Amino acid sequence: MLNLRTCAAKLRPLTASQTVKTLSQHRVAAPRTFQQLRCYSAPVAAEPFLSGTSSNYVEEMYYAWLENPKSVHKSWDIFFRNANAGAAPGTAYQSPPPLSTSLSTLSQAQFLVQAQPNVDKLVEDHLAVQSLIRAYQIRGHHVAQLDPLGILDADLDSSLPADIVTSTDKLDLAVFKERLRVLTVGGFYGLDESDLDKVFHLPTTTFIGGNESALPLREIIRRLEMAYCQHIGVEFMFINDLEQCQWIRQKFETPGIMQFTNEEKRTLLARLVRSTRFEEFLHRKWSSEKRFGLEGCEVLIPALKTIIDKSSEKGVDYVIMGMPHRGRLNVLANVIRKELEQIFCQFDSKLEAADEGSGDVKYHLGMYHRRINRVTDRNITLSLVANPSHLEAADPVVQGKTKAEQFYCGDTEGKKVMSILLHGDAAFAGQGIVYETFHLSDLPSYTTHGTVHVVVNNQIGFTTDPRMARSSPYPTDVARVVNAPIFHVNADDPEAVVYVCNVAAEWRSTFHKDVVVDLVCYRRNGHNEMDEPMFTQPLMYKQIRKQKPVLQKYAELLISQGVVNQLEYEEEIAKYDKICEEAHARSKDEKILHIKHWLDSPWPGFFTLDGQPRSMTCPSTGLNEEDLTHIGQVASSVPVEDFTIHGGLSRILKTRGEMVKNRTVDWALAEYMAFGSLLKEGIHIRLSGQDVERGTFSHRHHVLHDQNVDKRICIPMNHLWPNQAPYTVCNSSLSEYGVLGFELGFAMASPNALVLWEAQFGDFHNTAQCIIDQFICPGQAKWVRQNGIVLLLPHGMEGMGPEHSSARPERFLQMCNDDPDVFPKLLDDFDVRQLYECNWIVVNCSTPANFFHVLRRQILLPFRKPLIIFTPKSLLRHPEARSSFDDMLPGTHFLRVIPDSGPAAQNPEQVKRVLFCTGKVYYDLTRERKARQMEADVAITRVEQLSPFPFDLLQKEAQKYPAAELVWCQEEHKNQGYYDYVKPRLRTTINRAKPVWYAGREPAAAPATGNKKTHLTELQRLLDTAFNLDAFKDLA
Ligand SMILES: Cc1ncc(C[n+]2csc(CCOP(=O)(O)OP(=O)(O)O)c2C)c(N)n1
Ligand SMILES: [Mg+2]
Repeated sequence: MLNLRTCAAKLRPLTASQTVKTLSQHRVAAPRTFQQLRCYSAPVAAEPFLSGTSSNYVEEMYYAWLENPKSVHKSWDIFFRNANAGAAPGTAYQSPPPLSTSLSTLSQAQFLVQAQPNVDKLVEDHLAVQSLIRAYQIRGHHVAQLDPLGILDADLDSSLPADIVTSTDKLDLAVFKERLRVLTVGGFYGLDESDLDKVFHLPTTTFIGGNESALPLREIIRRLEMAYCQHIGVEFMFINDLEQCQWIRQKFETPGIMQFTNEEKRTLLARLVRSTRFEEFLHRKWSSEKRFGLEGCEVLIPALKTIIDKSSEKGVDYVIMGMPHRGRLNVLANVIRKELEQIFCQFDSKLEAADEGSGDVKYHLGMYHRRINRVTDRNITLSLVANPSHLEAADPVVQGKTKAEQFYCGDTEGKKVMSILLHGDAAFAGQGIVYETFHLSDLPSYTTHGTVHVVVNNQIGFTTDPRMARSSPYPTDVARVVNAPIFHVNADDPEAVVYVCNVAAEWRSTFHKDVVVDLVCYRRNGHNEMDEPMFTQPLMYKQIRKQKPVLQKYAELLISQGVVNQLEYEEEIAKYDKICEEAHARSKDEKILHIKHWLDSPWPGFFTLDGQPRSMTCPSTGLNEEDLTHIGQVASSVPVEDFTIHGGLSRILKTRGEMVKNRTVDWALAEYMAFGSLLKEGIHIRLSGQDVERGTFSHRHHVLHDQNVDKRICIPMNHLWPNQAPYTVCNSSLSEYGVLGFELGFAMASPNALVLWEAQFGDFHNTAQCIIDQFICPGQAKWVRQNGIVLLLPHGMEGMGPEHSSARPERFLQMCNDDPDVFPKLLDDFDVRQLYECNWIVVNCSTPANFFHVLRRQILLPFRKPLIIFTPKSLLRHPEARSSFDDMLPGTHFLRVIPDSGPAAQNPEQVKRVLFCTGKVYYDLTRERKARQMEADVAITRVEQLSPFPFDLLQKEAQKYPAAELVWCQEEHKNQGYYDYVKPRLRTTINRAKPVWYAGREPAAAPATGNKKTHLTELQRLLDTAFNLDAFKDLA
């Protein structure tokens, strides 16, 4: 083993520094071409009878013998045994055994017995070589020279895999010797130096042979080192699919596969020029501005362009991208091709904004651009999704948007539309949303049929060393869970980068699965251009200061190869600098900042040309009786033949049918009516979340399962009308952050779809808080982008304990943008205008009909706003929580407030108290009022739309009961629920003429008690307060 390793050191290919003097960094690429060799072992070659065509014959015999020694004549068998056992040249040949049994037969038999140990050795050696090949395929990337600085280990591990024969400068001498001693004693492969020139048959699981099926060990090792231990580290052997593994091996092992034409090299150089000079230009003009520059990973631009070119060549015409701060401006300029003046003018702080938007354009706003791909001459649309600071949060959003774009163009296999996600190394390893997004990648209703992930692995996160930031060897290990191949590549080797990017794009178009390109690079400056990196990374930055920029290195290489000359190179630079200068001059003419030019998802036709809604009215959301009946009938039937449903479900459908006959709906049926009617109007509906198909509370049953046939399902909603829009209902993975982000992205693509995400219980939305806080609540304000996503959040104090009670209405209400202290002007269409101005709509419906209307209104509005609905649990089956068809007919609409309609409303002057409430508590209050016979004394007003606050209607309500005390009643604890939101607004509504009292649970840390009895006691106490007309006397 020792000998073999020493030899392997001699075997290492010439380094580029030996061939190209100008590339003088530590570990540099070897030449990538191979001589096609036809070799067999030296002793064999020395036999006198081997000449001319006979050698071909012998070679064939030899390979046949390697496969199966019995398949050749005994004489050949003996010859090859002898040769492989090390017989001296000319002595391996034994004449064929004579036919008769004689002395010579005896000696032959003796020889065979003697030769037996050599057969064992031969087999062992072949197995050893196979193991060696496999070791390189599995662990070669640990040895690959990935760090351009030559000082760090990309896998955070300085040790070498024990089963790879390689020489390296990774280890110091003492460690190296000790390691070899251990290996030699263990006799790892049982091979030694004398085996190096023996020819070994190659297994079918390697392509290093090219056209050869056998190679000398020396050449095998050399080729394995070339394929796996240079500037590319390929991680793929965990993939459970042989065809995919073979595909990758072929791409990296085939000798001479990594060839570039001079034209390709020049294109690569030109792209590097743009990438590098763009950052330099920004630095020259705005030296004190943060820009999160790309220096140290300039190769990202050619990398992305390669992926896009190759994908375009394979038929993709729409690429949706998501990326963080690093290099974003460069990507906008040189990949998306945003006009440079539009970028440069963002640096002008004096520009006035033309429209809303927080103006944080430079690193957060999105972009949409359609152009011709120059390489393929095909149209391509590129969209960069706006993103918040929250790293990786845009990942699922990009995927959702991609899925939607695929859906709308009928691209069921991802052949036309694809996504590219960019990541930082620290964020990719650290953020759980990356994992959640990966888990969506292969689910039927969420797959985008393969994403190309590109990691800008600058081996640092802000000031944190990766050794303190992750426990996995690479930042990319998360991708292994979905069997995505991972291509690590030294970013200072542009050709290697372009090669892996081509392979990644081909992988995606071949297998339609995710793939990762890990650009191992460095960050030339601090985290931003103002930061001092030497405070925290002194040694790394000493090395970085010495590091020649990749453009310079590559230019020198191409000049030395005669691909370009110095003058051409300088002209390329001058040409791009001029483009920048001219754009900069033009950018000074820009007087106004148009943030709407930075939309990632325009909705052509939905708004006027000025981007305004086409009207400020909302038509009636009612529906004609026939449609209600028809939808109801389909909802209570099984619209396909020979389909056996569960007996319990038959009963549920039967009850539904009876409701339809009685012209009533419960919650589930109201939802059916809303969805079914919108489908008729061509609105696509997508309902996604955990267990939404049946419904957590077993009330929905949108997917029927044949009890006798596995996977046979029926979705009656898709059997409603001849030309209806499709209905998608999908149980999701158990993720809130990922799935809500995904649906938000889906809703982004088109205004003509109702996209709903349902939380299993409302409180689970907080694991998706980032999507709510960063996208849904402020999305329009930050990025001028509207979104009509609907959140269904089961909520209600049902005595189920603290974990399943509260969807945290207080949080949503706290983030509403309506002013609690200002009574708004009541103009025409106040209700619609108010909706237009709000950041989101928050409702808690108390009747199925109102739920039906609010869902329909969401689509019939002339603009889009997120809609948060607190949905009930016990009301799903509450006998009183039913609505008549009459409340859903044409002319009816969503009731923002439901006034009292009983005795109190008939004699409002007599009313002593108005209880304002929302949601399910209404039913507790009416029951209690009835029990206490206080219907004439106490009015109960339901606030169905909490935000925007129905100032106009509540003003009327308050005025209607002039003598009444006003009380807000809620079942939630006082520091939770709606009280803090409603109280100041109600006070504003009545011009602070009266107090607004509180009847409800006391403040608490948890949303609810875990004790059923305490729950009931608390409920009774709040009802007592609500109906005790003296309750607030002493406080007045
Ligand atoms: C969720 C989240 N947490 C923290 C931050 C603050 N932050 C901004 S950049 C950064 C380091 C990112 O490192 P990496 O992902 O390696 O990207 P790089 O800046 O090195 O390109 C951090 C921690 C953030 N933006 N988002
Ligand atoms: Mg980093």
